[in-house]
Amino acid sequence: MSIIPSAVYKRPFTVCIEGNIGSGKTTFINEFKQYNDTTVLQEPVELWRNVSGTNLLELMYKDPGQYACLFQSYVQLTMLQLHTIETPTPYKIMERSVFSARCFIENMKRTKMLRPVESVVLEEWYNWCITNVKLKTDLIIYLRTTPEVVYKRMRERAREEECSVSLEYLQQVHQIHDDWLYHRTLFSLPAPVITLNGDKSIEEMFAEVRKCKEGFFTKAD
Ligand code: DCP
Repeated sequence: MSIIPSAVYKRPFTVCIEGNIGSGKTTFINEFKQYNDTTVLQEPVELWRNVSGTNLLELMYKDPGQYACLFQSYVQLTMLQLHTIETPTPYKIMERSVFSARCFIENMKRTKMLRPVESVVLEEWYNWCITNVKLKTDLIIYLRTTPEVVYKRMRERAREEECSVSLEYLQQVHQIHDDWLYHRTLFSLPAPVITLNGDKSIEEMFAEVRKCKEGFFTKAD
């Protein structure tokens, strides 16, 4: 029996679920809530929608010139908070990460939603954090999707803030995720990657969840 009380798993086996907007990350991660040994950390979208009463996600889409940098800066902070939180279980599963926040920054830089100096500041923050903060990640699960499929899902779920998000935007975000996690030609990888077909139905994804839990999760420290 372990002499370490369960409340101090400082180094749980940490898995990040990545993929485009609408790729099914929330559905996938929610399935892990049935396992008592796993802490599920959802992406803090609700925090982004209510920063002391201000909907920063909405402002970012409505006026990117003014708010994209501020929004990404807040995303970085809230993701770092999730990376560093102490969890009471040997497994921790996170929706997205500070690593994939970089995909959005890269896209916003390329499409000039961010001024060059803004992307430099965000990238310097990012580089400082990955060097100085303990962000150890053990596994990335990439829900790889087709932009047309996620566009349809996004329109169907009709999140108000996303009404202006175009297929072209999803194609750009897809390409950057794909270059990073699938082709592996962009940014370094913080952990091994398992790629799953995120175009599949919910039922098929649930089968994938079980396979991941049984096959790929290994022991925490
Ligand atoms: N977002 C962003 N920049 C980030 C992270 C997210 O602009 N660094 C935006 C994109 C979406 C919203 O925040 O409009 C939430 O995006 P996610 O892809 O993270 O979450 P979803 O809810 O779309 O995931 P899924 O549908 O896969 O569950």
